[in-house]
Amino acid sequence: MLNLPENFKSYSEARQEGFIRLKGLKESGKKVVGVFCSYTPTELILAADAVPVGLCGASEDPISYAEKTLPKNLCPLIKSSYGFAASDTCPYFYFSDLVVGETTCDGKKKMFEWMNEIKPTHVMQLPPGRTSGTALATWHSEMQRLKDVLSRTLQVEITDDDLRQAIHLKNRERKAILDFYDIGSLKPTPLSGYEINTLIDNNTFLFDTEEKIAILEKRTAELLEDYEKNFKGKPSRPRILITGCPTGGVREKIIRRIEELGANIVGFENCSGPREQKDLVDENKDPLLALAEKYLRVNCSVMSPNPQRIEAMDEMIENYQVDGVIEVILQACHTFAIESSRIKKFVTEQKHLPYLCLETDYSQGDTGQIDTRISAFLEIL
Ligand code: BJ8
Repeated sequence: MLNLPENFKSYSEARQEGFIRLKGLKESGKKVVGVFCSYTPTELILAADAVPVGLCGASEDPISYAEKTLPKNLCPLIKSSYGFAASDTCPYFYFSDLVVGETTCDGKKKMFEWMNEIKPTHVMQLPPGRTSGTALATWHSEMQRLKDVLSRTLQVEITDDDLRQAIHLKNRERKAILDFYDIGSLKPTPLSGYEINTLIDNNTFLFDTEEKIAILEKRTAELLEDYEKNFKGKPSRPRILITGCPTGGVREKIIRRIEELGANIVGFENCSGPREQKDLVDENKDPLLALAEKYLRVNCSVMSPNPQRIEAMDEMIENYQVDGVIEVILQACHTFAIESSRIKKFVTEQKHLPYLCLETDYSQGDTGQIDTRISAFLEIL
C-alpha cells in the first residue's frame, strides 16, 4: 500500500481541474506561456505578468498522430508533446499565447520547428556545454532575447523590479519543494515516491505560486507529523533512487509498480526531483545574469561534459541512504542512454550499490517484463 493523503489527486484529475482554472484566467485577460523544460526561466514569464504552464507530453494517446509527421524512432516525450499540439487535444497548448522551448536534445529542437507552424514557438539557444568560455555570455544574451520576445508578444514592459520580485517568489517555491523532497531522506520514509512524482506535476496546474507554496508547506508538515507518530523507529523497506529521463509518462507502469512491489522511492535524480530546484537564483546580482548562471547549472545529460550530474547523484545517494538505483531511459533518448554507462559505473563501482536500467516507452506492451525485472532487482537488495 502506498502512503497517500486522503485528498490525493491523480495526475489526470489535476490536469482536468486545471483546464477550467486556466480557462477562467484567460477570460480574465491573463496571458499564458507554454513551457516544456527545466531550462526555461519561468521568472521571466511571471515578471511579464503571464502564467507559465507546463505543456502535456506524458501520454501515449497522441503519439500515433505525431507519427504522421515525426519519425517513429523518436523519444515518446517528444512525440507526445508534438502530438498533443498537432491533434489540438491539449487545452494548455490551445490557451498558450506563446510557447517557449530550448535547443536541448536534437529531437526536441527539430520538433519545435514543426510546433512553430501551429503556434508561435520561441526557441532559446541553449549552449551544449558550460566549459567553452562563451557559454554563460551566450545564455545571458538568450535571457535578454526571451525578455524582448515576451515584451513584444505579450505587449508588456518587464522592469528589473518585476524580475526581482519573480525571482524572490520562485526561490520561495524552490525552498518549499526542497523541504517536501527532504521528507524522503527520513528512514523509514512516510512519503511515497509516487506522491512526489504526482504532486509536483499536479502543482503545475494551479498557476498560482503562492497557492503551490502553501500546499507544499502543509503537506510537508503533515508528513513530518505522520513520521513522528507512525514511522519513526520502524523497519525500512528497500530505498530506491530514480534517475534518467523524466518519469511523468511512465508513472503508473514504473514508479507506482516499484512501490507496489515492495520498495520505497525516496528520491528522484531527474527532472521529477530537485535537479532544477537544488540551487537558488542569486537575488543580489543583476537579475538576467543571475538567471543565466542558475539555469546553466541544470545538470541534464544534454550538457557535455556533465560531471555535475554524478556529483548530484553522489550527494543524493548519501543524504537519502539509498539501497539501489533504477535508471529510466525513454527509447531513442541518446543523451541519457549514452550517459547511463557512466552512471552505472559510478553507482556499482564507486558507491557499491545495485543498479538497474529500464529502457521503455509510453506503451503498455512491456508492463509484464518491467514487473519481472523490478521484482528480480528488489530481491537482491
Ligand atoms: S532538463 S531532462 S526536461 S531536456 S526530450 S532529453 S527524454 S530525447 S526531456 Fe528534459 Fe529539459 Fe533535460 Fe529535464 Fe531525452 Fe526525450 Fe530529449 Fe528529454
